[in-house]
Amino acid sequence: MERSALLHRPDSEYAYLYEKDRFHIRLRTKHKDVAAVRLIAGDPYLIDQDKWYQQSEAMTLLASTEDYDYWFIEVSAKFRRIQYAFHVTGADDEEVFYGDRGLFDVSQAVLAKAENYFRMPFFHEIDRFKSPQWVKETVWYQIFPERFANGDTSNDPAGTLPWGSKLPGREDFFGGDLQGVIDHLDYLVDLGINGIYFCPIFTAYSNHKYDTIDYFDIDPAFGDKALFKKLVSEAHKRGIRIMLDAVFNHAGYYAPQWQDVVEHEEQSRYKDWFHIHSFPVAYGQNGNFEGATTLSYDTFAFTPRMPKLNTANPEVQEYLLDIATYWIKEFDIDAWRLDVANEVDHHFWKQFYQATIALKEDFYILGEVWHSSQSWLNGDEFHAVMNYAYTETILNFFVKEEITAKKMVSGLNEQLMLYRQQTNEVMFNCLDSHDTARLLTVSGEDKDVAKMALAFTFLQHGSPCLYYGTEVGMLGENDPDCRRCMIWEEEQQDLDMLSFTKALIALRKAYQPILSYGGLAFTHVNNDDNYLIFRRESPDGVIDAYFNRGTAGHAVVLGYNEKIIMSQNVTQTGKGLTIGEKGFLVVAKTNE
Ligand code: ARE
Ligand code: CA
Repeated sequence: MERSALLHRPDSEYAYLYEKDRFHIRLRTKHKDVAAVRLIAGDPYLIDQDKWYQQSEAMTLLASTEDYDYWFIEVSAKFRRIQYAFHVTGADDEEVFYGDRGLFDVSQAVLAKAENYFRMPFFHEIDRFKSPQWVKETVWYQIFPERFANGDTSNDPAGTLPWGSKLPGREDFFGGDLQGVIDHLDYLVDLGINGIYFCPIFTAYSNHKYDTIDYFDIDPAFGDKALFKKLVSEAHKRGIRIMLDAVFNHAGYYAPQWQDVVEHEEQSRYKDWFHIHSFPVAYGQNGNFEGATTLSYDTFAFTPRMPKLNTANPEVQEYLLDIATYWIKEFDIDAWRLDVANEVDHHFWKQFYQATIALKEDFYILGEVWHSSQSWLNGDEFHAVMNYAYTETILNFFVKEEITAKKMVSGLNEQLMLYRQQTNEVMFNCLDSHDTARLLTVSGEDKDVAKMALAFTFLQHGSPCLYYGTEVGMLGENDPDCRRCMIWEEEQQDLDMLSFTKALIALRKAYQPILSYGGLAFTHVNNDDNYLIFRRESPDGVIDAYFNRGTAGHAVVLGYNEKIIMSQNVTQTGKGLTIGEKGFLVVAKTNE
């Protein structure tokens, strides 16, 4: 047995409270190296009295990657504390005791020694990672406000171009606003989404609004506070939740605090609100120009118009926490998406978590982090991240065909094993966004491929997000081309894509408990035919999914109690069903 591959870490994604008294334990072993794992567990203060170490419970194989197997068990504890260790039996029949003091040959002496056991000292509900229930039932829709709909031309900025009149350049304005969103709320209800993620809407300089000027006001090109209040109210009436974009890593160049520093330099009362290395900081002076690496102050990327805020400064913390709570208290928003979240300190995000959750205990905090995010997902900072690492894996297989089927499955399971189950249930899964090329473009405009990637994503753990326009077949290379004006003329909309998207959203909502909470087991994965079969299963039922990314057809015979809930490129033959190239089949097993 490969002893060095054994890994367990107490009080982490390997051992955590899932629900009030449902404690999850995982163990990592080398892939296919271990035949069985049994958990030895009991109360730390009863080990001598009860000799509980003389019995054990079998763990199940939860997920596998190319390198590791992950074993799992859920336990409860009468006195809400537990000591535990693992009795591991290798495929080579070697037996090992693995506990807090490392690895031992199994013996009564080892088993009876309390110090040898891992411990969860107490099941503290206040420490438990709590994920908001409503997010698990949400299908998100991302809106780039400047390009969704122009509902009010009276607020159009100077130079606003006719809607959709050209492919967007970095500096273009087309007049999108909040009235345009309000006018299309029923369109969104009809589509089936029940959560909107807005890119920034506060007063800012650019068309993307990530260079904030006033965090306490709505950009005049989008409307005003009264209109935003109406939008939230109208959305909530329709069961749609609202998530805003908190750009706290940096301010905009024209923010009054930064302008004060530009003007007064060392004498500015705001100079410690930023990370300044030398003066002057004025644009175009002292090495401060676009794209230079000589900036005299820290910024987002090398963008002089985005001076990085000093979030370790108590004055800045107070300012940002006021913003965070203001939009919850006064406008009843349901969630914040945190821009460049990984570049802001943990210390501030812990304050942010406390301040927002104090107002709404089911408030949702979503960090924009493009890589593994464990250090923000311990239950006292973010609930989830924009799961680009996860969805890239799906795109790399289905769309870019850069990785094998086995590599994709391995990648998905690797990602899932980074986080607690209740975190995975509220992860934000987007196949594209305002920062990437659009799915259909990346798919080479092959709709079958794009639909496979979407369907596969909607069948995974985590809440899916549709980037506006995906549902009508919009195209776009990366920023700024991925921010084209929404297509509203029906004759230019891809109505087939629209009906597919509606059906997919309806499927997600109809089977949400299985898709959020159910296990995930791949029963067929091989690289030569790129044909995948996986099962989602929970007490609520079973969904089987078949995805054929290869060229050969695959026959499927359904049982009497199996119902087809979605299919693509599937033909009915005498003997049963054949899944053709780029085909997929989703089947629900009814419980009767
Ligand atoms: C402009 C240009 C871009 C250029 C960028 C950087 O349009 O082509 O790359 O400048 O100089 C906003 C605007 C952008 C604008 C940017 C800077 O929306 O149009 O880009 O401001 O002026 C990384 C960060 C991630 C960040 C992306 C853009 O980790 O946080 O870069 N995303 C957020 C927002 C953006 C926003 C900003 C940050 C700034 O979502 O919309 O940009 O507030 C890899 C890396 C990631 C990288 C990702 C995308 O995957 O792993 O770290 O994200 O590529 O580049
Ligand atoms: Ca307008």
